[in-house]
Amino acid sequence: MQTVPNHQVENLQIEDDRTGLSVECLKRAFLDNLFYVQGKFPKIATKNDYYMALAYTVRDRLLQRWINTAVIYTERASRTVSYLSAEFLMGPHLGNNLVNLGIYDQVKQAVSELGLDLEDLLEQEEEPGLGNGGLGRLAACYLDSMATLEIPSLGYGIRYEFGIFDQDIRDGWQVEITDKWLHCGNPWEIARPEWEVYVKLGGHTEAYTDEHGRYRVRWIPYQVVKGVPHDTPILGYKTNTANTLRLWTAEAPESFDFGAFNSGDYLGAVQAKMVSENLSKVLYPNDDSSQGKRLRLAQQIFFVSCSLQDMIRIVFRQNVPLEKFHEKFVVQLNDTHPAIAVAELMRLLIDEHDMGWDQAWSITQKSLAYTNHTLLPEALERWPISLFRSLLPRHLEIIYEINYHFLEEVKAKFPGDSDRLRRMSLIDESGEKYVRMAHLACVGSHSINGVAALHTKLLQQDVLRDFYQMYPEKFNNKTNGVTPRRFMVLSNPRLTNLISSKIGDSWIKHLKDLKKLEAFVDDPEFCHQWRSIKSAIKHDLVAYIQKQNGISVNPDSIFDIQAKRFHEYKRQHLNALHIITLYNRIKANPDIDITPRTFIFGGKAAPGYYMAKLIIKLLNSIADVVNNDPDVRDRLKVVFLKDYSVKFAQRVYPAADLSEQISMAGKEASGTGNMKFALNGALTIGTLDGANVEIRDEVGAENFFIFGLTAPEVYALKARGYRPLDYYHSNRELKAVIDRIASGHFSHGDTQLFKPLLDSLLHRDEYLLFADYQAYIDCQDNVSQVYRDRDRWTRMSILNVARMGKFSSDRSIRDYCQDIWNIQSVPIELGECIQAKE
Ligand code: B1H
Repeated sequence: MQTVPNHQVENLQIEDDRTGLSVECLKRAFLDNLFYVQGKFPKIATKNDYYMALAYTVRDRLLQRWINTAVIYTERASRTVSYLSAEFLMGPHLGNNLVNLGIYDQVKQAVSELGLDLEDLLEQEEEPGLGNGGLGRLAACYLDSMATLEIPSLGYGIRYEFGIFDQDIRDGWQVEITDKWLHCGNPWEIARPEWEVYVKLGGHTEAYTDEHGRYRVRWIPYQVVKGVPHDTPILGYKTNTANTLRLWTAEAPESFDFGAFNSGDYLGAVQAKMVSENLSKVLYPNDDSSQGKRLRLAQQIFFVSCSLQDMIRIVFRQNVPLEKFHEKFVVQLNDTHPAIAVAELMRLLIDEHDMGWDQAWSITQKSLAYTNHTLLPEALERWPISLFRSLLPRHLEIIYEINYHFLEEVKAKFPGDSDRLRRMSLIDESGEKYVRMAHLACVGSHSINGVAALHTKLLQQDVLRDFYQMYPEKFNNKTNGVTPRRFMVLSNPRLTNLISSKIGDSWIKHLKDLKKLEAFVDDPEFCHQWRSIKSAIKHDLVAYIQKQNGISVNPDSIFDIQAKRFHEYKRQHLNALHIITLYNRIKANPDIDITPRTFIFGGKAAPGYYMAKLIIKLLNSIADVVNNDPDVRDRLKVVFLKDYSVKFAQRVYPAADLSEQISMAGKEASGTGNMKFALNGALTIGTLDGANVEIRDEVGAENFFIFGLTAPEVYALKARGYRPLDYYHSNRELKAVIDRIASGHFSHGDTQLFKPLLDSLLHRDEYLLFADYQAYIDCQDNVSQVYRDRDRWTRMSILNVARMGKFSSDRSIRDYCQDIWNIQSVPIELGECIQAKE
């Protein structure tokens, strides 16, 4: 960016209507944008026109902060975090920006004086669903926290034209529909074609000797793709800092069209253009698994190369010598999806910027840091060598060389241990050869972190044990967190206001201050208010469910919610076993006294994940039967809410009484939904997995419903030889549940429909549902008992919220800053010349 010299800026008049925050000013600006940007007048304006006019009004206010931030970062050449992620699950921008600007109420008033309803306009926004689940949402929470903590940062990723698919449910099955988040335009981004970069793909390499007689390699690519950055401002909460999310779109370079024009191959040129544009076309919809597709690897090198080249451009523009790249930038790799950065940074430094190997390697290691997010073997990325070579021939050479040096190091530290060399090599040679991306990330980074205490421990003991023994100093834990701005202030204004009326609003930036709520836990008036708010929110969800699903729900029942991606390890089907257990009890004894419950599910399954889709079908089938069985008499309801998204999550978390976090211990790296539920006053039923362990430690075991095998018990049971059939035969209620499904009771007599699921449970049960079944049912029975004592439940709910301080993403980011990034905040003052005039 070209900065405008100060003396010129002093004379520049920035219109009041672009920066002012008063209701009057906002109204004027809104109408102005409707007219001049959207090209409409009130009589013919659609709701979407109004949304766009409001979005531009807010964007103008962001721009002032954004430009000031950029000016200061550029002038000071501030040390910057570069967060590389294949996913950013941002959620709707408008509401969040209103909260962070501190103008929610003013805007609400302004639009209402114009005869409009703010909530209505907020509903219009198509959220950018550029992520699958927890990993992408974590990246978004971290951007919010970095801006709030005034940490210079850039988020780098891909501007997918199609984000995560929209989910419809037809006849109980998930149906995927393409997401068209861009079809009405995106008012939050600004394209920066002047900073385009080029990425090479395919082809071959050639060795040559340069003018100094040095051995060099030249890469002659088969294809070149252009990356165009699209920037979105990320405003901090009540600060002037507005950082940047920079997402890359793939385009064909003009030269392609030109060449084809000359040769007359017009269709060929268009074909090439389409191939290039494919790179940023669609998000891979897998959560916690890797498919090994060529296009996916192409996406990874595309956004990594664009981002590293962009950083090098910034280094040069700020007159930082390239040898100090690692002083200007620290690059955090969000899982292995950007791990190709290790080889790409080496290639850029050596091949494109004439640096020697040792110096390039030192800079690379000092710059990069790696976060691991999974313990699932199927999620560890590896690329067949043949595929890798055909797309990235130069990177493969570099990886071989890194591997050579690395294995020498291993030999020196562990002489004579050839098995260890085989295990640790960057290349898996046990069968077909693969590049192991997690190993590449470990070797090329100075820091390796897990995302919850238990997860980090399991990485050290198991998945990355050899690397822990080799480089113990690189390993550290950074427990995940969530932003209280989006997941409390924006999504739960009623609870936010009650809390702030008692303890002030410092907790929004310092979540630990919620502790002060403990002083009110014995105040009957406060407890009463707490309960009425939860009840009012539940009533709202009841209305929504009535409208969406046509199911009438009892608002006094326990709202028992499991909302997350569908995966066998997360065990939504264990929850189903509980529902059927209660159903069976009612069928056996229709007058049985059961605490009424509403079971609510939300979440998507990967389109190719058959078992997960069958579990969705099972839940919908159970819903059909249970909701319509007269014996049940409104004591149980099952609701599947389709098309779970960030927008939707914001509606669901505040309404929960009970949060289901029931993964098999040792499988869920952290979980972050668990934090969002608890922060909104839900109690958790959960296993000792991921961050559940730390949540329970914080809120107190007496305020948490824990059950099931621990991670070591899981390993021990599997090592002994686990036989699910034994549980089936020895547990009467479990057997009755399985038999009920097998009988076709939930499938109109079809005994085949759920057979694959039942067979998998009876004969393998990889995730130990049967082993945990009784403990889960007992724990749920206890939940039902406790819920009947409403005062006790309310007290537990308040204590959960009061003790959630640790789980703010602000805390996570502070830990990253201190232990990995070595970076300080840079406060932004609004320059006088472009300061808001009220
Ligand atoms: C998490 C993923 C993930 N871990 C592969 N791994 C993907 C893996 O498209 N892919 O190929 C996409 C996503 N996602 C989640 O990260 C963990 O399961 C959660 O436990 C954790 O809370 C979250 C954030 O750390």
